[in-house]
Order: sequence, then structure tokens, then C-alpha cells
Amino acid sequence: MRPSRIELREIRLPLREIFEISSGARQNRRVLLLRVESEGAVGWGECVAAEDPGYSYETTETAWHVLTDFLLPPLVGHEMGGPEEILEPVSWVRGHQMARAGIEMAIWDLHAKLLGMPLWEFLGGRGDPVEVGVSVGLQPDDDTLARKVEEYLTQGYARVKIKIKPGRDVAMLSRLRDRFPQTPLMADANSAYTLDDLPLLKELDDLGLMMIEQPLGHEDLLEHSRLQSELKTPICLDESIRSVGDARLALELDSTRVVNIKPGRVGGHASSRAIHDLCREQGIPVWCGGMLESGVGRAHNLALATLPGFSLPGDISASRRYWKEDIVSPEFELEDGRMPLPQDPGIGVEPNLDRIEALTYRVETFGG
Ligand code: OSB
Ligand code: MG
Repeated sequence: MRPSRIELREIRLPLREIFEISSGARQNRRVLLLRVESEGAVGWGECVAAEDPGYSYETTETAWHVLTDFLLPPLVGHEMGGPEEILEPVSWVRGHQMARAGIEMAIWDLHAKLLGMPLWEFLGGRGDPVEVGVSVGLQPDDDTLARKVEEYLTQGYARVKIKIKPGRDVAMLSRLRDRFPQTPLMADANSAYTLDDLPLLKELDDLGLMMIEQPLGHEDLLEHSRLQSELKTPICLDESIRSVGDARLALELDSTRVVNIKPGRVGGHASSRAIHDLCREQGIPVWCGGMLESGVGRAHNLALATLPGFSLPGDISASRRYWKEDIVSPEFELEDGRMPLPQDPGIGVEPNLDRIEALTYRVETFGG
């Protein structure tokens, strides 16, 4: 397989409502879409870099730069044996896993389509509907939060993740726990704490949370290991794991007992699968996180989450949790609390080209 034409496009897609985490709020997503052609088939990918460097050093602008100046030009016309080999010509590029993942995942979709196989099957997953959860941003007050949680539970989500930050943590979560004594709840701090907050983090430990996601700094593997030794609640790393090497180190140090795998954060499907395999060997459960993706990225996440080690519900929510209207057909919807798998080849959903065109801010093409 040889990509004959690659298109990179930025679209602007407003979230239905503001999404706030400890490092800041998002409302207007700048989404980078990748479209790759070969032998009459078309593969789609999405780069999850955000508007600002509050989650990762990568941003929409750095990803645009790295993709257009370094990653995409050498791939046009390059003969590839299989999707594991696709980034070989650009293996010298350091970091920028989000930029890398955008094109890598588009090529996985393309390969699966050329084989006439759904992406989940091509990745080695099972065909059953996937149990999913929802991530709830910081809310103006506890009542609004409780109302949101109630709504999502009614819609069938299997677990609810609550964003926390200093001042919106122990009291807020213990009130929520009182209202929802049996609900599988977890908290995500997006690196808002340090080891100086140990007494507070120990109070969170008594709330029966499934896990606490990324409580400490994005580079603080040693500190997470110290914290884990003080807590019974499992720590789940997100920001800290950008490669299989990071995962190996974190597991060796006992810095994490669950791993949030976001293919868009770790360089794509091959890297995600390697992290999945490593965790599985060591009996560490994984789940698929999200980055407020459009339907294109969501389709990739869902396909990945069919691998057997994804034993916990992921942040793969329905299209309408994010958008008034998604950019793919059909949109993603829960059925009996699960996300059914598309059965068509590749990602199995069709990007809506007219709508994408209308939302486009800029396009650059290579080859063709
Ligand atoms: O930390 O998991 C996170 C969204 C943007 C940036 C970071 C995170 C998130 C989410 C939302 O929690 C997950 C989703 O539903 O896409
Ligand atoms: Mg997170």
C-alpha cells in the first residue's frame, strides 16, 4: 500500500457546552482531520492536540507544523507493508505523539478498508458492544453536578468520571457519594495536586472511588509511586504515559495500577496495542480515554477498546454528549448502556463531507 494523496484539514467544532478541567476550560474545538487515499480507498484520522498546551505540550498549531513540515511529505508515495511500518520514514522525529497518531490512525483505517475488514477486527478485538462511561467537567455548583450525573446514569453510562481541582474535591465528592452510594465513580485531577496534598488525597481514598486519575504532575512518576504506596484506591495515569517506555517505567515503579490509553496521546494504534499487551501481561487493567474527539477519533477509540485487556468502561461517550451534530454518519449512540460496533470496513462510519467543508478553517494537501 502506497498513499497517493494526504490531506490535512482544520475544522472548528463548538462543543455543546463548556468542558472545564483543572487546567482550564474548552468550548471551541479546533480539530485536525487527516484523509489518506490509496488505490481508491480513503482512510481517516484525527489529531487530538488541543488549542492550548494545558494537557500536553502539543497544540493544534504545533501539530499542524510538525505534520505539514515533517511527518506528511515523506509518506506520500512511500510503500508500506502494514500499518506497524507506516511511520518508519519519519521515525527520526522525536515526540509529537499526537501529530503522529493523527496520520498513523488514518493509515490503519485505510489498511482495514483495503482488506474489507472492520478496524476493530483488524486490530484483533472482539465484536461485542463496548461498555462505556462518561467524563463530567467541573460544574458551577454541587447541585448542577448531581443533576448531570443523574442524567448520564439515566442514559445508561456504566461509570462516571468527575473532574476535580483544589477547592472542588473532597467535600464535593463526598456529597456526590452520599447521593449515589452504589455508582461506579472515579475522579480525574489532571495533575492539579502535589505530594504536599497527601492529607487531602487520603481523604479521597475513603470515598470508594474506582480509581484516581493523574493526581500529580505529568512528569512525576516517582511521586505517583510514593502516593500509591499511601493509598488503597488505584492510581490511573493519563498524561504521564506517552509511550510504551513510559508505561514500562510506571509499572516497574508501581506508580499506576490502571492505565488510561488514549491512542491520540501515545502515537496511535500500534503504540496503544503495545501498552495494552504490556499491561495485560502484568495483570494491569486498561481503559480507553478520550480527548473530546469528533466522530472520526471516537470511531478509532471504540475500535481499540474491543481489545481484551480493555476491561473497564472508557470515556467513549455518545456523539450528543459533545456535539449538537457530529461530523460522521451514523452518530454514536448508546444501546442498552453499551456502544454498538460499526460493521462496515475500517472505522465503519462515514464522514459527512458537506458538513466538514462548511466547518473548514484551512486545508493543506500532499501528492495527488
Ligand atoms: O483528562 O481525560 C482527560 C478531555 C480533554 C482533555 C483531557 C481529558 C478529557 C476528558 C474527556 O476527560 C474525555 C472524553 O469524553 O473525551
Ligand atoms: Mg485524564
